[in-house]
Order: sequence, then structure tokens, then C-alpha cells
Amino acid sequence: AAPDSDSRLRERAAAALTAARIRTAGLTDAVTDEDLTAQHSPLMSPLVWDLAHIGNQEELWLLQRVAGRESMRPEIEPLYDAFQHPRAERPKLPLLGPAEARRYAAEVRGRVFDLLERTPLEGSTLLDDGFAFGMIAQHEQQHDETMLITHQLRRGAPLLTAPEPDGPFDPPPAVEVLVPGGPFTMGTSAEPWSLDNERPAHVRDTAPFWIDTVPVTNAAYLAFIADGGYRDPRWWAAAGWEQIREHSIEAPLFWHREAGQWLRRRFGVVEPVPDEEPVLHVSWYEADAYARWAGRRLPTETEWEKAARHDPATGRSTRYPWGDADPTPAHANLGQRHLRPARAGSYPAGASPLGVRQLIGDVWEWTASDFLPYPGFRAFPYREYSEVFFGPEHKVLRGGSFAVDPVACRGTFRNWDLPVRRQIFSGFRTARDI
Ligand code: AVJ
Ligand code: FE
Repeated sequence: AAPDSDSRLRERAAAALTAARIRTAGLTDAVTDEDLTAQHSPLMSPLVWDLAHIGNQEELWLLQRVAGRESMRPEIEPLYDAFQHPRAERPKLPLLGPAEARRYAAEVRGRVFDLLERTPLEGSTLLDDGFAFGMIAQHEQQHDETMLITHQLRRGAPLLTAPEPDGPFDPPPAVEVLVPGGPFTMGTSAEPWSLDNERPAHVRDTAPFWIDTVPVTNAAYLAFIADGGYRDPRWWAAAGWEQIREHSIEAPLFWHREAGQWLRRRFGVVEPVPDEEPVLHVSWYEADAYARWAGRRLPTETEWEKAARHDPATGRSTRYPWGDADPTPAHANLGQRHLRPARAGSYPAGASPLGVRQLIGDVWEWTASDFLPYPGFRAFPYREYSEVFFGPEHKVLRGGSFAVDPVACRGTFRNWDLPVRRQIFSGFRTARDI
């Protein structure tokens, strides 16, 4: 790379790593050792596991793979390999304690900054454009979102605070938007820090379809509940019906009813469910059932990305709905600036050319699609990031939530989870054929 772009790349990598560590500290510094080592839900690791796992992934990829160094602590590596121990078992492992985990992660980071100053950012696919550093910053931010989910599951007095969303609000002119049929480019071969499952760029065709202008709101979802949606098997996929029966589910996770009113628990605070906010903490099965009840369906992953990236005026796919510029606070609710989604109708500056809103940020959006590789997919740099999860058991989520950092959010970014999961920051929007 040219010298000036090379130094910009190094600065960008350093800034992304530092931003992630500041967020990690914010999620763990004010937490007692007892809380850090406790398991707040069998679905999650203790926070202290995430802390050391973040450091260990950084050591593995940057110090061992990129720089060719020996392992700093070979005896701890099996403990932090996500594939050796399921989350529910992790509290029983001889994990590093909070102080040790912090010290280890900080020591790795010090060595990584030395490396970032000296290593060439070209000459191998791991180093080109600083990819390995960007990948590790994204990895830490993804675990920060995971830790935020653990905070949401945790019982007890609130530990986190953030200002309320206060961005521009402008009710959209129509409830749905018509996306024209025809080809568009899906995925990317250009985005330097894109992960393996977003690659390569390829052309896909869609029929014309209608898509909701904004994510489905609590008010709309409450109408489904009030109409007996959770008691009518007609709306539910068989496995979803089984799940809601078995676990007596009758509303999104963290909701309960008191004196005829729906309340929710949000990071330790109980409050009335706000009508205008996108619904949060629903499973794929709940999203799918709502859509069927509404006479609609979930968008496919291809439709979602076309709505988010296709510019009908140029025929080009942009990085984000608003164009190619990196997200700012005017575009989207990202980066845990707030501890909740913004009202549906916020962020008019983040609209797509056709006027679809809030595709990026606020809530992860379930799509109808299974998590599958794109044609020409190549696992990089490890099979366990994406490849081992491909198949019909995982559904794709798109767009990122309020808990996703911009470094790990793009129009091409793909997330996935089991269709029963609802502790994640998941919502949805619906679509229909013309
Ligand atoms: C992409 C969010 C499904 O948390 O399981 C973190 C990200 N991969 N460490 C996950 C990830 C390895 C992954 N998701
Ligand atoms: Fe990880």
C-alpha cells in the first residue's frame, strides 16, 4: 500500500481495537468478581470467560498466526476454545479469575500494538488491508454484544446506563415499500474487513416484492397477542408451536403482564412496553407466526439485502442503505450508544433510496432464510467461524442491533442463530409478494 494509506490503515486498526477494549471495560469494570464469575443463564458463558476468550483469540490470530510467536499460556487454550466446552459447562472450568483475565488480555494487547506498528499490512491474505486486526476488533465487539446479552439476562440492580435515543424522527410516508424485480449484486468482494460468509459478490435475481418500511413495532405485535396469536396453531411452524407450548410462552422474552398492562425488564429496569419501538427478543418462530397472522411472510435474506443495498437509479449495490459512507449517529442506532432500539420512524437520514428505514441498527432482523454459503464461498481464516454452522438448523439475521458496533455492521454482514433463540437482540420486518 502507498505510505499514507498504509498509516491510515494502521490508525484505523488501532482505533478499532481500542474502541472494542473500551467497550469491553465498560461491560466488565463495574461488575463485581462474583457477578463476573457467575452464570446468569445456561445460554451464556460467565462474563469472565468472554474476557479471557477475547484475549486468547487475539493472541491466537495476531501473535501466534501472524507474528509466529509461541503460545503465552498453552495450558489455558483448551478452556477458551468455544468448540471444546459448551457455554453451560464453562462456569465449572478452572478459568482465569477476573484480575488474571484482565491482565492476560492487556498483555496480549500491548504486544499486538507493538506488532501493528511494525508488521507489513500486505503480502498475505491475513495481513492484506489489516484484515486480521479488523477481524479481531470485530470478534471483540461481537463478544461485547454477547456480554450485553448476559447483562440483560442478569437479575439484580441495573449496572449499565446510557442516554435515551433522541435522534431525528420523521414518520415514514407509507407502511411498505415496493422493491422492483430484477438482478442485483449480493455479498462483497471489495469490503476489506468483510468476513468469509459475506463473500464473494455475486448476482441474484428477485421478483418484485413489498417490504415493511420499518421493523414491526410492539404495538403491532401486541395486536397479534391480543388476537390470541399465541393460542392458534394455524400461525405456527410445528416446531415453534411445540416450543411455545412446552415453555408456556405467550409474549416476547422479558415481558410480563401486571394488572392488564404489558411490562418488560430491560437491563434491570421494569417499564411499560413502549408502543412505537421495534419489537425485541422474539424467536424466529414468533416472527414467522406473526407474519403469517398478518397475511404476510418474512423477507428472504436476498430480499433483505436487496432492500438494503440496491440503488435502482444506478443499479449498483451500496455498502449501506444510505450509500457508501461509514455510519454516523444520524444514520443508525448502533454501538450501544443507547440501551434500546429507537422508535420506528427514526433516522430518516439512514433510509434506502426507495425509503426503507432502520435496516441497519436497532434490532437484528430475522429473515426466512437458512444460513448457507454463497456460490464460491471459501472458509477464511477458519472453518469454525462460519462453515460449520451452514445448514438448515440456523436462520439468518440481518442489519445489526443497537448493540452492534459499526466495525461489525455492513449491508452485507450476516448473523445467524437457532430459530428458538430469543435472548438475542432480535426483531423483524415482514414482506409480501405483489
Ligand atoms: C456470528 C454472533 C453467531 O457469537 O457465536 C464469536 C460470533 N464467532 N466468536 C457467535 C463469534 C466466534 C458468533 N455469531
Ligand atoms: Fe469468539
